Amino acid sequence: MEAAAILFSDTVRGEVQGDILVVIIDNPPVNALSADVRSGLVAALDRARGDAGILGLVITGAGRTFIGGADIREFGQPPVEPILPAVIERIEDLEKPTVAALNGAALGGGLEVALGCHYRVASSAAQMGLPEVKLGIVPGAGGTQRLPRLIGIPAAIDLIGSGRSVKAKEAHELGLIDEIADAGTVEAALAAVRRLAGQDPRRTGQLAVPATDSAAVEKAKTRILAKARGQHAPAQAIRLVEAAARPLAEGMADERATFLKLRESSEAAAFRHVFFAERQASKVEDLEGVPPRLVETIGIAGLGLMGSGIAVAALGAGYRVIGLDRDDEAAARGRERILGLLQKNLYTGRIDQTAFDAQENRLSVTAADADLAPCDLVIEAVFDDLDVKIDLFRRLDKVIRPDAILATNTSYLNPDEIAAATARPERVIGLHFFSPAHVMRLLEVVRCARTAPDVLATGLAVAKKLRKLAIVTGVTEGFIGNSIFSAYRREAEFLLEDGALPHEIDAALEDYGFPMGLFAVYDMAGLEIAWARRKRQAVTRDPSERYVEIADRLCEAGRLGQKAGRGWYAYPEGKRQVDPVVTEIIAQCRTSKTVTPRSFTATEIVDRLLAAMAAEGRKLLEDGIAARESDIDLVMINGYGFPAHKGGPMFAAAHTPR
Ligand code: T1G
Repeated sequence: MEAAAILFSDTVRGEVQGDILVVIIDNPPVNALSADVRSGLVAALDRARGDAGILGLVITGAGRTFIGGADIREFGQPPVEPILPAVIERIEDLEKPTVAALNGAALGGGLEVALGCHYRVASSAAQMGLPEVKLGIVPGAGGTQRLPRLIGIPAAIDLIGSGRSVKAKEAHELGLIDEIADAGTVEAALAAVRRLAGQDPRRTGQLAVPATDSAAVEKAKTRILAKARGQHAPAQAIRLVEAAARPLAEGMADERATFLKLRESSEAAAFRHVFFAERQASKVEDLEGVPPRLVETIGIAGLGLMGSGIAVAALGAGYRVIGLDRDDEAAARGRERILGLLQKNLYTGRIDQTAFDAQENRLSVTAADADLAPCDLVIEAVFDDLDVKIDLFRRLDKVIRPDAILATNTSYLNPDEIAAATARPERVIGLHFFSPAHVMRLLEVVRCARTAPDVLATGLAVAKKLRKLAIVTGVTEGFIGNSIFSAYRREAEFLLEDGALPHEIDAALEDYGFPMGLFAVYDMAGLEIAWARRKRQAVTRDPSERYVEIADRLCEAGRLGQKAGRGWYAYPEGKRQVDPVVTEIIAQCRTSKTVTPRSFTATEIVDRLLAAMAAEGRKLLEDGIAARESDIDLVMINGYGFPAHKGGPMFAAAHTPR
C-alpha cells in the first residue's frame, strides 16, 4: 500500500492509503481544534472533493487522543475563521464517505467532528462526550442538534446535560458509534469507507430525531436539573436538545447564539478558572525534574472506614496492598470491609469480574508489623491521636526498607511531630484523604518540614495513579481545607449570633450552589466530635476571642444531630424542619451577649462567608501553606462542596459584583 504524506497545515497531515485519504490531526498535547487544525481540515476536505482519485476519507488523531475539543486557550478571544460549525458542515456535506476513526478521547468539538462524519469507528478504550456544561457552556458546533438524531432525546439530554463521557461499549449501545475496532481503528475505518463507497452518505444532520415518549424525556430532564444547582448551561443544553426536531440550520443558529452568550458568562469564566487551576496544581515548586520513587506495594495501617477506602483506591489503581490492623480479628474485618466495597463496585458495574478477581488477589492483610517489609509506601489511617500515631510510626520505621516512604493521613495533628519520632523524617509525608477515600477526588499532599523532594514527588505520582486531584499543602492545623472550613464555620456562627437563623444561612448557601447548607451538614455528620474538640480547646482559648456558645447549648440539650432526631433542625419522621426550640436557644444566647439581632439578605450572608474564607486563604498564602489561590479554590470545590461554577472561594471573592 502506498502512503504519501501531504501537509494540509502545521497540525493536519494526510496519507493516501490506496484510494483513501487518511487525515491525521497532530496538535499535541490533545489535538485541540485550534485555528490551524480547522484550516488544515478544510484544506483536506478541498483536496478530497477535488481529487477524483480519492474514494473517501478517514479522520483520525495522532497519539492517544482523537480530538480533545475546542482549544480552551482560544476562549475569550474573537473567533478566527474558519469556525468549527462551518468546518463540520463541510465534512457532513462531502459526497464521499467520511469515517471518523476514534483512536482515543473525542470530547466536545472533537465529538462534534465525529458526529459530522458519515460513520464512526472507535477503539474500545476511546472515551466520548460533550463536557461543555462543565465549562459553563453548551456545545457550539452542532452537538446539541446532531447527537439527539443519533441516540434520541432522552439519552442526549443525559450526556449533554451531565457532560459525562462514555466508553466505546456504551457509545455503541446508544448508537453514538457504529463499530468498535479492537485491532486497528484506522484499518477498520478504511474498510468502512470501502463498504460505504457508492452509497448515499448517511448524514447525521439529515436524520430524523427518533420519536420518544415524553415520560422518558421528563425523567432525564429532572435528573439533570436536580444536580444543576443554579448553573445555567445544563438547562440551556436541555432546551436545545429538546428542540432538535427542526431543520438543522435553525437548531444550529439557536445553539450558536446560546453558546456565544454563555461563553461570556461568569459561570463559564469560573469553570475555565477551575480547568486551568487543575492543570496548574500539579506544577510544584522545586520538583521540576525530580523523579519519584518506584511504588508497587502500598501498606495501609488501620483498616477502618478511611483505611479501607484508601485500600480500594489503591487496588483500583493497580497497586499491591498489604493491610495492617491491631490483631487478626481486626485485620480480617478490614479485609471483609475492603472486599465489600469491591463487591459494590462489581455490582454497580464500575469494575468487571476479572478486575474484581485481580484486585482481590493483590490484597493481603496481617496483624504483624513485620509483614509490611515489602512495602514501598505505608499510609497510616489509624485513630487521629498523636500518641497512637507516633507509636505506630516508630514501629513501622523499624520494619520497612530505608528507602520506603511513610505517610500519615492525619487531619488535625502536626505531621512534623510524627516525623520527628522516626529515624528518617525526610521520608515522611502527609496524605490527607477525604472520606469516602475511594470516591472523593481530593487529596491534600502535605509537605512536612523535612520531607525530601523525591518523597514529595512520589506522593504526587501516587496521587495521580490513584486518579486523585493532589494539592500540595504546608503544615498548619487543618492544612488548607480544614483551615478555610474553620473560618467559614466560625463566620457562620457569628452570623447566627448577629441575627441570621440556621435555615436562612443554609438556604443562602444552597441557593448559591452548595449541595447542602452548613447546618444541615452538621446535623448529618453529628455534633459530638466538634463538641468534644471545643471542650478540649476551652482551657487554652483566648478569652478575648469572640466565641459563639450556641452549638454548645444545643449539645447540652442533647441535640446531637440527625441520628439523635434533633440538632440544628428537628426531624419528625426523618424530615428536616425548622425547630422553634433552636430559634429560642439562639435568641437566649444573643440576649446573654446583649446582641441586638438584625436581618440578613441571602447575598449578605454569602458575601460574609466568602470574605471570611478568602481572608483565611490569604493568610495561608502569606504563610506559604498554599502555593497559589487556585489551589485553595480546588480544595474547597473538591473536598467541601463549594460550587465549581463559582470558581472556588478565592475566585468568587475576587469576582463577586458588588
Ligand atoms: N484545549 C487546550 N488545552 C487543553 C485542552 C483543550 N481542550 N484539553 C487539554 N488541554 C491541555 C491541558 O491544559 C494540559 O496542558 C494538556 O493538554 C494535557 O491535559 C465547540 C466549545 C483530552 C481527556 O473539555 O478532558 O469543545 O498543563 O493532563 O490526562 O462545542 O485533557 O500539560 O500544559 O488533561 O491525557 C471541551 C478537556 C472543550 C476536554 C486528555 N473539551 N480535556 O487527558 O491530559 S469545549 C474538554 C480533557 C468544546 C465545542 C466546545 C483531557 C483529555 P499542560 P491532561 P490527559
